[in-house]
Amino acid sequence: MELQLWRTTLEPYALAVDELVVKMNHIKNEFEFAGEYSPIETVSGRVKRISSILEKAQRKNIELDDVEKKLDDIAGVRIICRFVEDIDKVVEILRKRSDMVIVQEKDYIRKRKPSGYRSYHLIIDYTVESLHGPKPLRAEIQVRTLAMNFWSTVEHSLQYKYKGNMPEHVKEKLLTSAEAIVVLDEEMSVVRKEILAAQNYYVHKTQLVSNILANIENLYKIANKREVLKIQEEFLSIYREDNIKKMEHFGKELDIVAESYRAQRIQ
Ligand code: 0O2
Repeated sequence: MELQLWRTTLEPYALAVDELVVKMNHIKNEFEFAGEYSPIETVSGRVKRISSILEKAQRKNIELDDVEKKLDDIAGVRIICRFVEDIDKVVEILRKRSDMVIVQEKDYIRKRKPSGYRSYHLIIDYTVESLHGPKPLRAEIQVRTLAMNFWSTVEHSLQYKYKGNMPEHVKEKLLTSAEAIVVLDEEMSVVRKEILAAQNYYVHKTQLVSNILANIENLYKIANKREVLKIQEEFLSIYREDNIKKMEHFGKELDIVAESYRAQRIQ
């Protein structure tokens, strides 16, 4: 391929990266909008630099004309999760999508690389639309935890620094720290359960409070003001106590009061 054509060739890959980043961020937004914990923490993407494409093609003995066919990661998207369990959740979500076809999965988490590298890779077929019609292409989605990402970013820059001649003592340090990252991810998994429990509690409490407030607001329209003020004060004191059981009980009783007022109005 002529070098001046690179820019045109890479254009659809840039579009694919932009689209995929928007879509993955949208998944995160959907979870958050529903008041649920999102397994996606951050999303980023990049088109491989021409120099990196040339270097990888040379390393893998790929003819320049075959680069698009044989390099899977010209378009790359990275999804960062807080916890290891979130990775499986993200992969499940991606497997169900109709706008991409997963052609290969590489699980470097259950089977880490000799360097210590851990991450889950999905190679996908994805189609973008251009002025010349649909353009099918390959892209790579890497899914990893914050901790795995920290390790691989440091290791990547060391690889770059030593250009394939990494000293043994540095390699060893990286292997030891990769081990520490595994332990860190395991420890954090315990915290995840706590976070999810707190999240459920928060959603339940928010729902309870908004039902109570809606009932009080309606009562203002139909019931005796002094009585509603008394109910409101009672609610505020229970709310300040932050006792969920009491609040549930109060909510149920208020439902009955509101229902009896509604029934009276119908008669
Ligand atoms: P860059 O600069 O990040 O783009 P293969 O399946 O082995 O034939 P490939 O493409 O080498 O083909 O697949 P692999 O091994 O799954 O690697 C794809 C990408 O994963 C790499 O792209 C890196 O981004 C990342 N990766 C793989 N191994 C390591 C590792 O040991 N350390 C770090 N830090 N990252 C790794 P590139 O093009 O090699 O690099």
